[in-house]
Amino acid sequence: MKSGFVAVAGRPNVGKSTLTNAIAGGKVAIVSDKPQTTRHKIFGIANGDDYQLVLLDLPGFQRPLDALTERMQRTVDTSFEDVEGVLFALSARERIGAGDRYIASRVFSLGVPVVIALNKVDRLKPGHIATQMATAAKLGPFHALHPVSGKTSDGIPELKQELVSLLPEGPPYFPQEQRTNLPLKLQIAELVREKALELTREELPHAISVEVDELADRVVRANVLVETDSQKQIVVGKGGSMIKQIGTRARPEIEALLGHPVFLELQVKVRPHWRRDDTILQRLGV
Ligand SMILES: Nc1nc2c(ncn2[C@@H]2O[C@H](COP(=O)(O)OP(=O)(O)OP(=O)(O)O)[C@@H](O)[C@H]2O)c(=O)[nH]1
Ligand SMILES: [Mg+2]
Repeated sequence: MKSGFVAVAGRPNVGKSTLTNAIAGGKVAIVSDKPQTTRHKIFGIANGDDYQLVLLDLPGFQRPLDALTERMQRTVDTSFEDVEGVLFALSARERIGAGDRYIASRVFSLGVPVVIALNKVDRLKPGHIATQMATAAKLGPFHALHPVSGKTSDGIPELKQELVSLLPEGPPYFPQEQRTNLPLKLQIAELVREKALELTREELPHAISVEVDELADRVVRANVLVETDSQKQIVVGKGGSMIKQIGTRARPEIEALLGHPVFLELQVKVRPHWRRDDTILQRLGV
């Protein structure tokens, strides 16, 4: 039996969570087109007959702006200890530049194999993919480089094999049926936040947080936290239309997670400066 941990590093929005889900074979991390979606360290556990690969999906590397992003970056910084390798994710759809080189300087100095995933190659011309691969190859002494698409799963089985090959002999760390480390309440809060991210724009997504207040037999009560009254107005929407839509989109996924129907009650609350408030952040599990 082979087992071990591999950290997923990369700039915000390159598709780290999408890759984690694709490799774990199920949704463990929420995904959005807004940067800084992932705020926690999330385990994506892939089980095979003779291996257990635990991916650590992480927030993107960033310059901290407040207590929230500071905690997120700390999560990243402390997650590279005791990993068997790093999955370094890049987006083939963007210029590979200074941000990627900064991360490269960090991950290539860890002393573990670095596997580069050049993500988002779906619908790109082969010539463009080849150019991006050549640029990616200059980032450092990589162990392997895989052009993949987390979205279509193109190249994912090969990438997964590559990561499994890095693992030493060892016992499984988690039960076979477990796919992630996040407590149930947090998983539910994340699903609600994902839908809020889908439906809001500009600065608002970053101002939103979700906490599950009550998880009873058939009832889930959650608070959607924002920072100002005007943000609250937007998230509530005309006659409650926006918050209703968030609930409508989140409920089926929560029911799939719990395995039974639930009544989902969402309340929008103003918590000024929650992003700078360590007590609130701790409660949110960040
Ligand atoms: N076309 C395409 N889009 C992708 C692919 N992988 C991810 N995306 C999109 O890229 C966006 C970001 O994906 P995430 O998985 O949330 O990215 P992330 O790196 O985890 O982002 P943060 O958590 O914010 O750092 C989403 O809109 C995804 O749908 C891919 O292979 N192809
Ligand atoms: Mg993410």
